[in-house]
Amino acid sequence: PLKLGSLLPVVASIGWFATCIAYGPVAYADQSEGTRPNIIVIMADDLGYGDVGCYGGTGVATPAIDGLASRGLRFTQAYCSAGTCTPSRYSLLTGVYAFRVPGSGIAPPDSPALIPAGTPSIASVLKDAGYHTGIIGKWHLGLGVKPDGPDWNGTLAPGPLEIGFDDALILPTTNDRVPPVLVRNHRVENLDPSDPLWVGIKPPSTPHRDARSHPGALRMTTTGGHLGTIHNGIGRIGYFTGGEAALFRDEELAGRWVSESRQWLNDNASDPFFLLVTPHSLHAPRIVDERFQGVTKMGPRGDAIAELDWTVGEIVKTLEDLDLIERTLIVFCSDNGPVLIDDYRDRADQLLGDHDPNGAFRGGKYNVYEGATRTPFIVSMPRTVPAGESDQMVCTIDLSASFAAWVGAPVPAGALRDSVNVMPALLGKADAQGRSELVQQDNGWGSFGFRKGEWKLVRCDAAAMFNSNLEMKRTPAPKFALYHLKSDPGETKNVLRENQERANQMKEELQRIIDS
Ligand code: NG6
Ligand code: CA
Repeated sequence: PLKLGSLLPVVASIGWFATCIAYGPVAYADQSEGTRPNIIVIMADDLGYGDVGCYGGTGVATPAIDGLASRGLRFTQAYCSAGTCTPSRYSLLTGVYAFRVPGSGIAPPDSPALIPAGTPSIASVLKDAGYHTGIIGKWHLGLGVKPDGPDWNGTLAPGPLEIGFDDALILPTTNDRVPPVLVRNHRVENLDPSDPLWVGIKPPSTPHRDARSHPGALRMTTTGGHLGTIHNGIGRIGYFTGGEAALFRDEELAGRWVSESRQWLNDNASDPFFLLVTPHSLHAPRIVDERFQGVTKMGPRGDAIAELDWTVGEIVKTLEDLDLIERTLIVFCSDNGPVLIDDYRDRADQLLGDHDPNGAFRGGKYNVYEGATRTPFIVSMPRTVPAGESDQMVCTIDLSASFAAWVGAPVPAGALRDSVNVMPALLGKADAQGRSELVQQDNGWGSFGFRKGEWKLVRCDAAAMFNSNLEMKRTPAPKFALYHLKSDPGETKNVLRENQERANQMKEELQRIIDS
């Protein structure tokens, strides 16, 4: 009997043609043969608006990212949806604002999966429409069931495979958290069962080399955090023992993202595919491959930007080699804005020169000023997406609904609820509109940015904002402030008093969205 599942690709193909008709002619090579576009999203870590050349970044050459921008569409008002990693990635994947989900702030090493198995996601809707789906890189959304969390020596589920990814090779937490291993599908890669991995938030009872007891073994000192187990000369968050054969060298991570992406693309070149590549760069500790050490005068942070650019370049080259470059939409974006000293003292603050990580904007990682979420965002697909610049407001949370609409993928009722179909804007269609409003959030600490047209309301329940000058300090902030972004992109002048009525309306509207 014919199952509904086997019909989905057919249904989706029809949807794809309908989409082409709706959006007008698409100069997409094999349209006549009914093949559908491939999609790759590359999401960098802690990359700020001003960190790459095509957004004004100085002191580090970024030819690959700049090349994407010169062949594609460079967005000037594009956002990620939170000031830290976990909530931002949560929204990218689920199309749901993370502030709706308690406990979606920065995930600890032993976090269970934050996205329950079976939750519709950017991957599952594309998979249901016949796409082959993969994720390569940082995950940081927890693994395993509540309340136990990850079973590091057993089956690590739920995780990416339970929300629609066919294949996963992930850094399960972050590069500054334990355990320093990679996970392929459901298992820690290269784990020797005779040397089991123990992971904890508290130190083990046996004598242990951690950053507190062995500070002399550290190659990068910290401002007070990352005092757990030392691995590769770096103190981490959390503790682990065992798993020797599975441990990665930080220097090799970028190379792994590249070799895995190459292999995956080669293996899946004949399918319509969706690949999410999430490099760990530039997240601290910034330890690049030896080839990139010292290539900039900005120290490890600059070198990590160079390494990220190389990563992007290798993926683009792979698509060119496979003759897929005109059949693959590439979106390049970041998970949150910049941070200089993220605890590890790597002199990122002293070596900046005239490099301005957040561009003209205020703030960065951890807050809700523009620098926290307005980040590089480039869409490239030669012959389909025109080269140029777009000032339409779009957000990484919109990618799921946009891609679903583009390829004609059915979206389950109620799923991707905060994701807006901005595909015409992503494709650079004439007169296409992006979002009219957007809620920005921090790590779930109670601050919100609410953009509506040219205006931005900043709500700060905690009376202070963290890292608003990229100095990792708490700065007092009023409960509400209003900025006119067009005339004051740096959010320097609070004009709430002069615009009481507008501010009140925006306060109410923001609350309505939060409560909805
Ligand atoms: C913080 C860490 C920081 C970084 C961040 C998460 C300390 C003092 N700071 O708690 O180094 O790991 O969490 O970053 O430990 S993110 O990009 O994954 O959200
Ligand atoms: Ca991040």
